[in-house]
Amino acid sequence: MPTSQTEKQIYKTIDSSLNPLLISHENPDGDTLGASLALSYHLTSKGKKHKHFCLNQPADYFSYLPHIEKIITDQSEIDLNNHDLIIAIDCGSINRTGLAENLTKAKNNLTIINIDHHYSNDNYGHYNLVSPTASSTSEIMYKFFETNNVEVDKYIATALLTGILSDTMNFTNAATTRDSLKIASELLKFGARTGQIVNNLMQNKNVFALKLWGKILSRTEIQPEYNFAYTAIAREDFLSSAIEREDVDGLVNFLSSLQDVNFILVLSEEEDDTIKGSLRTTKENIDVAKIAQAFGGGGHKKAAGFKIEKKIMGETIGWKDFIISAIINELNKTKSQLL
Ligand SMILES: [Mn+2]
Repeated sequence: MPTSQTEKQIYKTIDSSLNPLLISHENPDGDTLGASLALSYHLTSKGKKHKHFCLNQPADYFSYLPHIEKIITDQSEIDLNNHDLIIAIDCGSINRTGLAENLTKAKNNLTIINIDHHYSNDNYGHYNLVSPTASSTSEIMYKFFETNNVEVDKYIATALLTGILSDTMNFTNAATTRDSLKIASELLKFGARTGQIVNNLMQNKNVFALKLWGKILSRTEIQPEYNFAYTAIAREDFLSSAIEREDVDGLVNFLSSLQDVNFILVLSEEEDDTIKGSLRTTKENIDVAKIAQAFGGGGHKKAAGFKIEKKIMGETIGWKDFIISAIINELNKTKSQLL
């Protein structure tokens, strides 16, 4: 089916829904928030009842995005029986919605719309607007608005531009395309506030945060055999009251500016007793999504991630060493395809 037909069908489905639930992925980034808040803002301006869920509280520096205060982060406030439609936005798999278990159970009574650009997306929705060649889900949302003649005002434009800038790392990574630049230019025409985006997303660090970056960066090691760089963020790093979790956002992308390594890996000990792994590469021939998939994760060829429960690692060996040796094992197995 041509994309524009899917876009129209999805718009109609949303229009006829009584109470849609928008979902941004867990640990939300600028793209999932930009795309979903643009849609939420549009629905509100049409007087359409809806709710918006995200498992984790968005970082404070996103507070300039329209309607961000309406996001519900408490799962107990969401009753799927009250909704006839789910719109998952920028969720590469249903697991990233934070409601996977409930959604799978309710799948027969609910319609699921899946709007995303992760190439590992398995089209889990009843309607799938999935385009792995798009820079961001915000770009897909822009085209969706265009096809359906949705008016893009300065608030929607600012939200969508936030998503495009986030996922292209300010037009520096491989996701940057002619389309993403063209759409950004159109968003500026519609009044997107670049100053606001830059002030909030790039100039948001205090001196304690920079010192923590220094500490984490100084732990970086190079794995000699496969030539990848890695570092780890521990829970103890956040004991100081002057430091928040969100202060290390951006560190993974910063580390990927490292020259002459095959890929970089940042491990982070999370509050929920899992270890999050973030992978980045700038190398044409390396697909980090494949490495992430080996650990139950996913993502893009150039940027991917996974999560591992700490309890499966046992007590005898530290979590960092455990994961690094598991990665090396995986690379040993799949050497020829990965590197
Ligand atoms: Mn995205």
